[in-house]
Formats: sequence, structure tokens, C-alpha cells
Amino acid sequence: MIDLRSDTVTVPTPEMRQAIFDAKVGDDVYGEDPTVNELQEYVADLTGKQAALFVPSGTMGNQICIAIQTRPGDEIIVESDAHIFYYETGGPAKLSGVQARCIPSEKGMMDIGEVSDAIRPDVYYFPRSSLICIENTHNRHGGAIISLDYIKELSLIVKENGMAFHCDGARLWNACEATGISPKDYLEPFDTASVCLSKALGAPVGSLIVGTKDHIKAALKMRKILGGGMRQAGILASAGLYALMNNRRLLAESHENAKAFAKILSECEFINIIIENVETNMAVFEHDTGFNTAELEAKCRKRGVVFGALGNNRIRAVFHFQISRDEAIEAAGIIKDVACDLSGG
Ligand code: TLP
Repeated sequence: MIDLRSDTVTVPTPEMRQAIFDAKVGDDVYGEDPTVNELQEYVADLTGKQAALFVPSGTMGNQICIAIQTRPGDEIIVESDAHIFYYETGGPAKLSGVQARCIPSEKGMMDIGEVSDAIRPDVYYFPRSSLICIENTHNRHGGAIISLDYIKELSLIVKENGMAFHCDGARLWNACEATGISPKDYLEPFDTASVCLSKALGAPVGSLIVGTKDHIKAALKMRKILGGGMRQAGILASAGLYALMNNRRLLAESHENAKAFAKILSECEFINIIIENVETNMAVFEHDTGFNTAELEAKCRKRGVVFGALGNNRIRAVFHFQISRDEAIEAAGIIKDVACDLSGG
């Protein structure tokens, strides 16, 4: 099966399993796991932040960062399709008691004027606008890269209004690979960020929160509240360290494979895809077969390809280092054939 549902479906390689096997461990609730400590120091250094905290998932990373930078009753500003708003099960409302002000965008970059207008004046009957979130790369916008110039411009508004700035950097590594911008430069304007080890880098579990020492102190408490304190977590952290040190360089090829896949699909008259929008490891396209996506999906699955549905005939295909160029080409051919057959083309 060629599985294009996500870059989270990778399995640890023998080398990564060896790193897990060799990991030195201790009880991380006492702060005594040497491998967790090494990972946290490595990521703090890589991202240019004072400190980092290992958490089980990207969702927990984002939700902790929201919780520690807001108060119940606040409003946070997020892009309408942001993972934080779209896929985190209402976490901001449930865990932090904040409401989300969503601003739509073309490619994950909200209009700066609209963001500025959305920030509430300091009047007693308004909620306090306390946090702005950015997602880089942007998942539902097909792995779109958020430009550093845009981030810097937005950060001025964040600062002017005394707000906090968070980056959901689950796939920051892809943005760095595609632009040549370092994680440090990309994250400099942000107060906090969460970065993932289990998307495209091939680790089985884990994300890190980065920020100041004070942020991480508060995050540690919140992680405990959420039940995210782990014990001999060096078993997991070792996979993360291995992934960061060895697998970031494999991202470029997955970006090329996504483009090759998109090019083939663009030859099908029943599929709409804008090749230039394939900026990293995802290809988002729409089909015009007259059938619903579930039918297209079922037929493709029978022929050995699976992908994810985004709604409204939109489909997401995601690439990673365990999908070869040949498989990317084969998958595009199958989807193209199935779309043509369904449409009688
Ligand atoms: N994204 C998953 C699904 O939840 C949609 C995927 O397959 O892409 N931020 C971003 C931008 C993400 O894409 C994801 C996961 C997360 C956060 C959450 O990470 P986890 O799954 O570790 O909680």
C-alpha cells in the first residue's frame, strides 16, 4: 500500500531502533533522564530559545503554550484552518477557557490589517486579546510556507499590543529545508513554539515546546496537569535525537516527490491542482469526477493507494522519506486513472 495519508505514518528504521535500544534512561519526572535532557538542550540550542520541554504530542505542545500565555476569558487569534482550531478538539476552550477569533487566509498568512483590526481595544466589555498563533508549514493549506518577512511584520503588531506570539511548528523543519532559513531565525520573533519529531522526521512519538526558562517552568506544571509527565522517556527521546540529527536532510527529496506527483496529476482534466502551491511535502488537490471522495478513495485503495480527505472534494497527499520517487509516480498514475475511469474520461 502506498500510504499518502500523512507523514506521521513512518516506521522507525533499524538505525533508529538501535538508538532506542542504546538509550541511557532515568526517571524524567525527577529530571534525571539523560537522553531527555540531551534532547531538550539540543532543541533549545537548535531553535535559539532558552529552554525546551519534551511532550508526547504536537497537540499537547500547542495546548500547553496556549494555556501558559492566556487567562480564561481571553481571545486568541488563529488562522481559520489552523490545526489548533481545526483539529485539536476544542482544546483552547476546554483547557484554557479562551475563545478563538479565526481569520481566513489564502495560504496560511492572515492579512496583517485584518489581524490588527481583530485585536480588541482595552475596553471592559471586550475579551482580552492575548495570543496570536501561526502554523508553519501550514497543514490544511497543503504544506504552505509562511515567509519570515511576514512573521517579522506580524510580530511588530504582536509586540505593539503586548500580546504573545506562538508558532505551531509541527513541520517547521520542512519550511527550513525549503527556504534555507534556520530554525533559530524562523523562531526568533516568537515567544513560544512547538516542533514535532513524529512528522516527516520518522520518530514514533514526541514534540518539544521551546521558549524562555519561565515559559518552560510553567509548561512543566501544565504538562503534569495534563498527565504528560513521563518516566524513562529517554527511550522515546533517543528516537527524536536520532531523527533530528539524521533525517532532516531527507526532507528535500520528499518535497521533490510531492512536486513530481503533482505534475502527473495536473495532466488529468478531472483533477485541479496548482503545482506552484506544492511548496513542501504535501500536495492538495480537488477532484471533479462527479463522485464523492469516499468513492474515489475506495477505488484507489483497492489499487494500493490511500490518501486523506480535507472536505469539499479536496484531497491531501503527504510525502516522507519512506515513500520513494517511483511510488510517488505510481500513486499519481493510479489516482489519475481512477479519476478518469469514474468520470468516463
Ligand atoms: N497533524 C496530523 C493530523 O492531526 C491532521 C496530520 O496528519 O497532519 N500541528 C500541526 C500543523 C499538525 O499537522 C499536527 C498533526 C499537529 C499539530 C498535532 O500533532 P500530534 O498529532 O502529534 O498531536
